[in-house]
Amino acid sequence: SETRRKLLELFSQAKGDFISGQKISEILGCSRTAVWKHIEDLRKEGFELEAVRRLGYRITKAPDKITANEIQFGLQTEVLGRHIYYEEEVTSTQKIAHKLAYEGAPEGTLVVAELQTTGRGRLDRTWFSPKGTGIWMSLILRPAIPPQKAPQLTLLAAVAVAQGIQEVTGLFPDIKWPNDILINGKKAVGILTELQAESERIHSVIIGIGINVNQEIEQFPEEIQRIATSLSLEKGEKINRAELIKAILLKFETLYRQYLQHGFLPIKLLWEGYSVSIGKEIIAHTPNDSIKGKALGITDEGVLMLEAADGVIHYIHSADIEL
Ligand code: BTX
Repeated sequence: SETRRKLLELFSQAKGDFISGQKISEILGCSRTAVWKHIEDLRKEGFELEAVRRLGYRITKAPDKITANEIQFGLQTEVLGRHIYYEEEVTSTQKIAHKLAYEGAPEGTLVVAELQTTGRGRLDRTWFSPKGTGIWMSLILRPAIPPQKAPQLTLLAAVAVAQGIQEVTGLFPDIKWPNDILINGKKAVGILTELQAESERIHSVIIGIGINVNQEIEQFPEEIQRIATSLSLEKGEKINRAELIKAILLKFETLYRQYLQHGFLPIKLLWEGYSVSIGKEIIAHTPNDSIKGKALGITDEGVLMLEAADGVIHYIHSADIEL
């Protein structure tokens, strides 16, 4: 309700300080008893509130929800996340985003879920997406760029996510070309870019982002426990998912504007600042081949340049990198 929204806004302006019951009732224009009832309702929804005589109330913890309301409350973007499609349980947010994009959903539409039953990685691999602990989301973009430039958007997305994580958690993420974000050497994020396009023209780009936020190690399946991590495991405390989504969307929008105006170069420079693979000996596993060599860098198109032992430079469009 409108009163609820105002009350939450008051608490958010107070930034963790107490607000007296008297003041709340004046601003909301309701009785002290009504204020008390609203506070009880907030508690039932998962907010933790402290009540101290003479001082009033303060919110000590907001519930970790990621519905459209939570994400849009305080969101500072103009386009990204202005339309949100939330469902508690989905097969894959990519699948839903494809359908919405096909039906004409506007640029910036975000699909987000608490749980994916068949989350997808690249090459038909599985992305493990358990309930309530991660961010499983897909963003619809409609850039006027040729299809072959779409991989640049994967790199752009990786920079946006890395910046968002850095801002909200203080952790320093590394990017492993093309689409993994690692914290202390373990995979915390996967990004999957898919297209709806004709030969010359993109209809939409669907950027799927999966972030392990609050999992404990035993919540990962055994086969990935050694390679995967969550932000809370690395940080040592739980992280509010809606805050992180908002931060990422804002970074993304800023980078995306830069990209559309000035091209890939500014993004490339930022990307290189996070990259762990450049300058190192790596092995690139492609579906048909494994190539060992030194990662020289990425081209202006976002393609990986790998110098093999015989001096031949390979241009790699898609692969899994072993460091
Ligand atoms: P990828 O192919 O690079 O990574 C998939 C591989 O990563 C798996 O084979 C497995 O080894 C490992 N893995 C699976 N789940 C996890 C996890 N939760 N954390 C760490 N490692 C894992 C990466 O593909 C792209 C993933 C995109 C996921 C998003 S979530 C929202 C959207 N919807 C959807 O279905 N996919 C995207």
